[in-house]
Amino acid sequence: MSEREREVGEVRERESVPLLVTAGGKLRWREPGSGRRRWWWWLPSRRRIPARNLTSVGGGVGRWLSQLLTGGGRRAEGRRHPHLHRHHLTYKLPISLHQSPSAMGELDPTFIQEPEHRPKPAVIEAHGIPEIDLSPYITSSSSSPNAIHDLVDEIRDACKDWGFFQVINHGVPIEIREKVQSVAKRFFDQSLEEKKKVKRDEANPLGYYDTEHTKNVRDWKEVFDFMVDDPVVMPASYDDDDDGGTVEYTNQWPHHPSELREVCEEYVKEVQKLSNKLLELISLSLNLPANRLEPFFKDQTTFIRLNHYPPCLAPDLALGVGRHKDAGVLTILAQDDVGGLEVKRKIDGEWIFVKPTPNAFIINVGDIIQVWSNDTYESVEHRVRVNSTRERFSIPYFVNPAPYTVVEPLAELTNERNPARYKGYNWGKFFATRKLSNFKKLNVENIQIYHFKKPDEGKIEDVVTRVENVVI
Ligand SMILES: O=C(O)CCC(=O)C(=O)O
Repeated sequence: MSEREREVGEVRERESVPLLVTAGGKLRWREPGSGRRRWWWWLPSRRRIPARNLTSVGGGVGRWLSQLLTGGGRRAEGRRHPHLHRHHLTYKLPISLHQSPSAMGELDPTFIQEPEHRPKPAVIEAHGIPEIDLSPYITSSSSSPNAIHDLVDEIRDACKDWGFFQVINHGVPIEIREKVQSVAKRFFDQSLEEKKKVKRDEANPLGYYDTEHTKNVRDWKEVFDFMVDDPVVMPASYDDDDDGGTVEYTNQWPHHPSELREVCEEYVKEVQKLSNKLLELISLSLNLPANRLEPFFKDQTTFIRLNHYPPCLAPDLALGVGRHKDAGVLTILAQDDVGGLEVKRKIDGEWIFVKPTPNAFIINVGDIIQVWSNDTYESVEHRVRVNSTRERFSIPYFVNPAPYTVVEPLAELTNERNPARYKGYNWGKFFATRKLSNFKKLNVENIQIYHFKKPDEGKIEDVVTRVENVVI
């Protein structure tokens, strides 16, 4: 760890830090609280500070500096101002991840990815991710059997080739989605103190948090989670042999913004319909009756996450969400126009950027579909890159079965020649384990998941890779 990394300190959210800008190209400031000196080279790094986070510079030198720091003025670029000896700016920390050096281009080491997992500077856009028009099944009341047959074929190909696809004409009204996006922004715009009033804890993993780690590296994001069914009764213990009783997960709704709950519940109603239709289409694509999966969702553990990725001035080192697969059945993701989702392409392992399509949803199959389909479909790794100038919002809707579901290959999809490749596992225990592991490291975690795969099937290394990367 370098000297500068060790210097990283904590500052309260949205605290204003007076900066001294030196002619030599350094920003200096004192850490609020401890009073310790901090500094950052700004001229060489050319990093940009979002304009809205700079306030009150005033005067000629101030304007010049402001342009330089925000990248807003070409004239200022790369030049030193003749009168730049000492000047004070007030820099408002842009994020709620409460570390000042991040705002200055330094990153707390807990966010830093190993070199092989860092995002590449150039993005590869995903022209290949299929865009599927759902109108024959959803919005049109009189589609021909052929149109539905073609749609099912498209879904099958997308699930096999990518594990991901986008859907359009999905039936979810755009106004409802926009309302959630707007209220989510208002929620995350509040002070950390306000957001922490609905902070999740070990007993109840629903609500706000900003310290999620994926593969032991902290994600550059803050989230708000709530369940579709409320409350949900879950196993209290993750230990398979232990009947440790049950615990209730209950939604925690904030007082502000007061309409968050109502808007989110309205959104749920609409996306729930889409989710049912997608489950039917996936069943059909596996040559099963359309309603084959319905019974698994009587007491569903489906939950929704509001994701906020603040601008990050070291987007080359951190990720909004580290690489992972989704452990549930399906994910229905709404992303805004900023973009950041990257999918690992199956044919070559390349990370592909999913270009935002206005009003489309991105669908991916999760691990449970992989198990149910006995590996006909695979859950695919994905991750989120962040950027230095624009905050990003996304809303994944994680479709999950009832907690008492024993997840195992569906009987109709196995036979003597294609025997079940997985042992059954209890979804509720698995879900509880994952939620709890955000708080403490559980020694049994990997072993428990590892045993889902029957040991005589497949290569053992593949199994380890697959299960290690599962995240809820
Ligand atoms: O924000 C995104 O695009 C994806 C989010 C995601 O993968 C997750 O929350 O697990």
